[in-house]
Amino acid sequence: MTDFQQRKEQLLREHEQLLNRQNNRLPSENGIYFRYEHPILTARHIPLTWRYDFSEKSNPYLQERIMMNAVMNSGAILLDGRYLVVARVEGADRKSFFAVAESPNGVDNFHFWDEPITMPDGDNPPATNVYDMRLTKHEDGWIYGVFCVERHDDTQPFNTSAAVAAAGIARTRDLKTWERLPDLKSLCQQRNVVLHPEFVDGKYAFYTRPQDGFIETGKGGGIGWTLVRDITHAEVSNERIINARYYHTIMEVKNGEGPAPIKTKDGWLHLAHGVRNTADGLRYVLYLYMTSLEYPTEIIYEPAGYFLAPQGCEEYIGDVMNVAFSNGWIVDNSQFTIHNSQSAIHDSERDTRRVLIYYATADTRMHVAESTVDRLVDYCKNTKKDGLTTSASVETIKALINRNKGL
Ligand code: BGC
Ligand code: BMA
Repeated sequence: MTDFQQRKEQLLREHEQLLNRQNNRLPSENGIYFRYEHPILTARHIPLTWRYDFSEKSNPYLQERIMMNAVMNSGAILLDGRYLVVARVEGADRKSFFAVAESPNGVDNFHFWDEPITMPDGDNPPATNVYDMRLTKHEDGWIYGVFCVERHDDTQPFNTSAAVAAAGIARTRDLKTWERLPDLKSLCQQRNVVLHPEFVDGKYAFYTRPQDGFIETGKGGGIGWTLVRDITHAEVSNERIINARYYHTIMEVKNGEGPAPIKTKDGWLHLAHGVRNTADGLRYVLYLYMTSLEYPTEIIYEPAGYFLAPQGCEEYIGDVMNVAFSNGWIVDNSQFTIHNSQSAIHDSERDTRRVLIYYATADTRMHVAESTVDRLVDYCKNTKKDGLTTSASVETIKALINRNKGL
């Protein structure tokens, strides 16, 4: 066997081992969700045929001909019993593209489909980069992918970093063939735009995130909402902020909707990210909030602080440090079980549907965390709202201490 053949076999073997590695659920530290032992997708999970030329003649050193940088910010969907994520894959050339990875159980054995998604180019000029797709199974029967499209800002020809962000829209039935619709028209830049799964007043509803500049949200006050009559010519109008950011909170600088919300009997359950600035750059954490079923723009629960932040070296370290980001989750009718669990509440009263939360850390890799609808709703209902001052926080802590007296 030549060196080439030996190395090829070793590469194939190691790749298979990585893809088939079992992922174990870790004990929960907060009772709200369970992390898993390993990331579910990394750059090393990307198929070898996307990276290597396996001809000994044209690639005698068996070099990676296309290097890959990261797998992150993935949309997610349960489709015909299959757990699918539409990952943001980023090459060493900094271009990201979308690719579907499939798992039999949602927590391990994720395998990329044979080829990345061929997303038709939309408006002219075509986007330079696309990323962070939110998948929505809409009641109109389509699966929509809404994602960020980024172009250079040609009004500043000498500034090579000047960019414009907008929302691209595409739809599909199978995640294989995509029909591209015109980008969402908006007077300002937009990132983190998400389609609500149901019609509201007979219209499509979008969560938006207006921003004055490419990075700075400026006057854009938080997560917005707009109704659109025709999704094939979607345009933001009467945009209103439904989840505002505040001084000295986890979302002082920016916030943005994560995946499309989950419908529960108590309201729409939302996962979002909040950003604050530090001496070390921006810190991205995840938080939850809930809106009313009857009036989906009305917030009914808004727990203070973050729900998930990067933890330990594995989550903190990477391309963009101190970032947890999520744009995908799956509600699964298979029930969540904990060994020997004895609960004070009867199972019949609980919505024990499993929720798989897909989150990326440090713009580098994908993880999964597991919870149930009931646990997440319980967290939202029973975590106090941010009192916005130190003394309000101390009063909340003292009230809990008092309740615990004698218990
Ligand atoms: C990057 C995104 C990032 C955005 C704002 C883009 O160029 O690809 O990951 O969120 O800039 O910093
Ligand atoms: C953003 C997002 C993500 C990314 C994050 C941190 O603005 O849209 O793409 O994870 O920045 O770099």
